[in-house]
Amino acid sequence: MPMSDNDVVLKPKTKTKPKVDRPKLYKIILVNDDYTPREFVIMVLKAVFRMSEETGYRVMMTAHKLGTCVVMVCARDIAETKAQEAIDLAKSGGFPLMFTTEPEE
Ligand code: TYC
Repeated sequence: MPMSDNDVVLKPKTKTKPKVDRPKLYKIILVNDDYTPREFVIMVLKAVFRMSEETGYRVMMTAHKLGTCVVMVCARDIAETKAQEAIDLAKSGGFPLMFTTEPEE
């Protein structure tokens, strides 16, 4: 019997969609030190990362107590630019305040 229009032939799927892996996100990390005044750290967090006084205080205190605190997670170029901006602001204030960046897992 010839195949009628109603017979649907299912072919096995042979093509696989190429998975485009999205670029890694980077963490900007605030590092504690013994010399930078608390108020100055909060000022930098407000100026560079647009944090409120409240958030700035909490992030600063987290780094103060634990040693480090994640400030922001973003694309690599933004992370590096922001961290450098914050380090430069600290330098111009004469403080050793440090920010680092690292890729997320
Ligand atoms: N530890 C500093 C002090 O007691 C304050 C401080 C907090 C400095 C967080 C850096 O990332 C920092 N004056």
